Amino acid sequence: MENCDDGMVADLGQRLLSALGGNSRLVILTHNNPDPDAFASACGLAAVISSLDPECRVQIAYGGIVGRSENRTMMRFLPYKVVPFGRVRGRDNVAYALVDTQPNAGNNVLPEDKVPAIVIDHHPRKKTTRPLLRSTPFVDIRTGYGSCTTIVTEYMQCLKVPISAAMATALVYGISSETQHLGREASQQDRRIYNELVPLVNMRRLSQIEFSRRPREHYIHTRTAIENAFVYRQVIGSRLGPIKNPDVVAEVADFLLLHERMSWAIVTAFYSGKLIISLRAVDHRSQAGKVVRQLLEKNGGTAGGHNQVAGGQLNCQGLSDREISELDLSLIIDFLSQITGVENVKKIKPLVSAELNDPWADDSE
Ligand SMILES: [Mn+2]
Repeated sequence: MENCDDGMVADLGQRLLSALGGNSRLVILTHNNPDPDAFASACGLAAVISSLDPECRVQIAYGGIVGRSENRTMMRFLPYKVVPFGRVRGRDNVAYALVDTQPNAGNNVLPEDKVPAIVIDHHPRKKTTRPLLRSTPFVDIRTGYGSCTTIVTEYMQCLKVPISAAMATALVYGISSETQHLGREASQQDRRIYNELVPLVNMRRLSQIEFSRRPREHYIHTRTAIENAFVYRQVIGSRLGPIKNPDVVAEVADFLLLHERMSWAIVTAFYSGKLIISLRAVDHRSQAGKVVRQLLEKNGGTAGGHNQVAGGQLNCQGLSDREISELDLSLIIDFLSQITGVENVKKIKPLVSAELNDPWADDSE
């Protein structure tokens, strides 16, 4: 582990502490609508900072909502409390850390006038994130890592921060859900850390999280996803239309990609004034992050991701339903054309319905 060599350990602790710049509080922010990797990274960093400076008051906060059942269950068992950012009071003597996201990435609620003290992430830098990263005292971005949790766990090991059963359970679920049990985008480091953590895990809890009970809406969302699903050559997708829980988009993309013979999944939905897109690819060399950036950035959206997992959003303020619907469809067609090389995409087939559903046409939601 690179940070564990000789003087590097002392240096890591020192660099983290000095990044706080003498502030007595640290607010650790995840990306909006946090996932298990974001939660686990935040908890790991909280433990690291608390052990380096027991006087520092550490809080973990997020923007957006936690919608997915597994994530809600995970949240209940985390070793630290996590709260919506709106519940964090006071801005004095506060340093900010970002985990699993970057300043100006478009997916976090770091106040605009703030330079973070610490950024730990495994997503590639973007044009929008570079300027603030340059003035951030502590930046550790490792794009070769399958999960951000792995980076933070390496810190814990180097600095000999004790890992409780609850912490190990969170860390393991962070890595396994992000990498689909190490099968997707996992690096050698992810595998090593995962294997070292497993003996510490509360397996009953882990099982409770992974197989958590779902509310009725889950099945309603699933029905919409399937009814609206379409297939074009090796691409499967679904347009969900307006939704109340943004986590559904990624969940449906993972679900659809399980379809045999398909190599890409694209799912779109409309949430909180934005069109959200989630991409998934079977092949580990697919450059999904690049594809979604090309798709959205020319329309003024923000996007990012890895080879097999990517996503983004497009602000739709001021657009009518009809215009949003057209934008939604044109993004899908753009994507299909890009992936299949077909210039004039026609005859997109519904997956199971008699005809292709337009989620914007009915308001029976
Ligand atoms: Mn992540």
